[in-house]
Amino acid sequence: MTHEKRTWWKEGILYQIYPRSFFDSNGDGIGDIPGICEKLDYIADLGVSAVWLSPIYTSPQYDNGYDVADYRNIDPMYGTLEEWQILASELHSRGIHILGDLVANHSSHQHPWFHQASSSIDNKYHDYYIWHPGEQGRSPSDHIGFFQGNAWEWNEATREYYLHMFLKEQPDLNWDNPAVRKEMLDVVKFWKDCGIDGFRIDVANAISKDTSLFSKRSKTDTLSAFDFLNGPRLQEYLQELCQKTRAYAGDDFLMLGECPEQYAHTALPLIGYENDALNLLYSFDLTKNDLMKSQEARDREKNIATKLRKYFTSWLSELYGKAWLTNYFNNHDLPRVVSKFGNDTEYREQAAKAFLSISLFAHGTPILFQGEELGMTNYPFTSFDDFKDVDALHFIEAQRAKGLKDDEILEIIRPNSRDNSRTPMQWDNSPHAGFTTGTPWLSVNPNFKTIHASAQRKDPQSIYAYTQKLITYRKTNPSMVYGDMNIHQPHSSDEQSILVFSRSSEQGKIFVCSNLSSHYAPIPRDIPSTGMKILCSNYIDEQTITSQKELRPWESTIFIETSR
Ligand code: TEU
Ligand code: CA
Repeated sequence: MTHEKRTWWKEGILYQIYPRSFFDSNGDGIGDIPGICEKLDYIADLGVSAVWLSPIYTSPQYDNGYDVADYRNIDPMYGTLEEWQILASELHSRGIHILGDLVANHSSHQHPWFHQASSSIDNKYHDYYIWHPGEQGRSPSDHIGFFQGNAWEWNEATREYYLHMFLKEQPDLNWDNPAVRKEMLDVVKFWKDCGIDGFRIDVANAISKDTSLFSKRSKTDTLSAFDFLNGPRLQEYLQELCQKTRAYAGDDFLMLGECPEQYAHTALPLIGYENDALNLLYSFDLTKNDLMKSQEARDREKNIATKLRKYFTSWLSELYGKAWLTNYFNNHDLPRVVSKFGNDTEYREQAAKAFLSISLFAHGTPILFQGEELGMTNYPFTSFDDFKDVDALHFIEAQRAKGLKDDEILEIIRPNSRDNSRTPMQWDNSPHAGFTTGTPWLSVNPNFKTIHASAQRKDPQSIYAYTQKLITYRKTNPSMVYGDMNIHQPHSSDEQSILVFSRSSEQGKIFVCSNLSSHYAPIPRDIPSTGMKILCSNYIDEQTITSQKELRPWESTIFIETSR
C-alpha cells in the first residue's frame, strides 16, 4: 500500500445528476433545481459524497446546456441562483458536496463575448475566440467537428472563419489569450463564493490547440476535431487554472477533468500529484462513444472482462501511487452499461450489480450516473423521431449524405445514442414514471412499470439496496479506498469472461469475482477454497462460491478472506 494523502474525493463516491432528466417540479416536462431539492432524501439515503450537476447555466440549449451564454447565472428553465443556493446548503447540511460543470473550452454563440468578438476585428473581445481567414474561399482546414461537418464556420461581419470543435453554436474560446484564462478563473471564483465544492471540467484537454493544425488538409484521411485535443500548452493552462483555484478555494476544492483521448501512458502530466494540475480525470479509454467507431471495433469490445483487465492493469501500472484514478461506466454521453456491456433482459439485475461491484470496489473514485443505482437500461428506439440529441441528429444527416439506408443508420444509433442515458429518471410506476406531471422532453423508457426507485427503495434485494450497501462499506473501510489492487489473470480461455481482482491492506484481503457473461463459467483457480466470508453476492441465495461447480451468468461475489 502506498502512502496516500487522505482527501474526501478519494474516499467519496461521486453521483452525476443530469438535471434535465432528474425530477420536474413544475410540470413543464424538464427537470429542474427545485426538483433536485425534492429528491434530497433519495440522494442522501444512497450515501453518495458529492453530486455533480451537468450544466444548469443560462443557455440557448443547442447542446443541452453545454453551450453557455452566461456563466454566472442559472437558466430560468432550471430555476434561479437563489434556488441553486438552497440546493447547495441543503446538500451541505447532509454532508454532501456539490460540483458544477465548467464548460471552459467553448461558449454559446449567444454569449455576449461572442456577439462582441464576431462584430469586428477591432473589438476587444475578438481575440477571445479562434479566427482564421481561410484559404481561397475555403475553410482553413479539413477537420470534421465532433458533431459532423467542417469544424470552421464563416463569419460575414469580420470575413473570417471561427473554430468550433462541437456545434457551430459552440465557438471555441481562445485559451492562448490570457484574458480568457482569467475570465474562466473568475467564473470558478464566483461559484466558490456561492458555495460550490469543485468542478467537472468539460473537455478539459481541448483548451490548448496546436495552431499549426489550423491549415491542415488531407486528401486521403478524414481529419477530425479530435486532433485538436491535448495541445502543446495543455499542462501549463490546467496548472495555472487549478493552482490559482486552489490558492483561492483551498486544497479540498475538486478539479475533475473530462479528457477524451487520454490514456494510462499519457495522463500523468495532467493528474500526477507532482504536477499539481487536475486532481482527477476521466477518459473514454474504457467506454468510448460508439458513434465514432467502426462495427468491427464495436464487436471486438464485446468481451468486457478482457477490456477491464487491460484497463485496470494499464492505469494502475502507470499511475499507482503517483495519481488518483476514477471508475465509471455511465454518464450522459454513453449508452447504459447494462445494455452495452451487460444484459438488459434475463440477467439485468445481476449484470447491473456486477458492474456496481466493480466500480465501487476497485481502486479509484467511483462516479455513478443517475439511474445506474436502479439498473436503468437503453431505450428501445424505433424511429428517428425518438431522438433529441444533436449528436444523433447530425449523425443521421451525415450518414444519409454518405448513402447509408435509414434502417442501417437506426441500427447504429439505437444502441449507441447519448439519448439512451438521458431518458427521465424512473421514480415510480405512475404516468411518465413520476418524473413530470406534464409531457417529458424525452420519452420515459417503457420499462418504468417494473424498473423504478419506489419499488427498489422498499426491496432489500434491489439494485438500489445493493448500491447502498457497497457505498456504506466503501465509506466505512478506508482500506477499500487505499488498499492495493491486484488484477488476476485468467488461467485458461474459459476464464476469459471472469474478472477477478483483490484489494489488500493490513485489514485483510477482499476478492471481487465477477462472471461478465451470460453463460456459465468455471470457478477461477485463484479463488481460495476455504477461509472466506461472503460480503455480498448478486444472486439472492448467496451460495458460497466454492459450494458451486460453476459461476452462474453475471454472478458477482465479493468476499473477505478470513484466514489462510
Ligand atoms: O463531451 C465531450 C466528448 O468527448 C464526448 O463524449 C462527446 O459527447 C461525443 O464525442 C460526441 O460525439 C462533452 C460533454 O460531456 C458533452 O455532453 C458535450 O456535448 C460536449 O462535451 C460539448 O460540450
Ligand atoms: Ca421543470
